[in-house]
Amino acid sequence: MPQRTFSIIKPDAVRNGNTAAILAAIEKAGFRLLAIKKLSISKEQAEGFYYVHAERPFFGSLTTFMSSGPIVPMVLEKDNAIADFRKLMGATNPANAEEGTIRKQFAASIEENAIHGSDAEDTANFEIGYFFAGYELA
Ligand code: 3AN
Repeated sequence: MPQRTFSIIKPDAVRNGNTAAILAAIEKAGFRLLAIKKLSISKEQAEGFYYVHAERPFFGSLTTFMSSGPIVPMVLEKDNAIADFRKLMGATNPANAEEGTIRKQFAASIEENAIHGSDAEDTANFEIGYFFAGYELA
C-alpha cells in the first residue's frame, strides 16, 4: 500500500541552487511527487511546524533558519515512504550521513541540513495538513 510522507527542501538548499538536484534524487529513488509548492514562512509559522521541539535548546535558531528564505514543502508517495525517505535523507548531522544520501551531498551542518522528512505516520499527517489543503492532494 502506498504511504505518504512530507518533506521540505530547507532554505540553505534552496539558496544554494540545489532544489532541482534534490528533486531529481527523490524521483530517482521512486517517490511520486503528489504536491509541491515554494514559499517563505514567518518565524511564528516555523514555530508552529516545529512545536514538538519547543523545549529543545536549538528551537530559536532552528525556527529563525527555517524562516530565513524560501522553502519547498512537498507531499511524497511510495510504498514504505516514511522509512525509505529517512534513509534517502541520511543522518540529521551530515557528518554522520552515509555516502549517496541527500544530506551527505547537500547539507552543511546539523541545523542547516538541506531537507526535512517526517519521522512517523502521525507526524506526517500533521505536517501535510500544516502546509497543504485537502483539495491540493486530490
Ligand atoms: P531530523 O530532521 O533528522 O528528523 P530532528 O527531528 O531531531 O531531526 O530535528 C529537527 C531539526 O532540528 C533538524 N532537521 C535540524 O535542522 C535541527 N536540529 C536537530 N538537532 C539539532 C542540534 N543538535 N543543533 C541544531 N539543530 C538541530
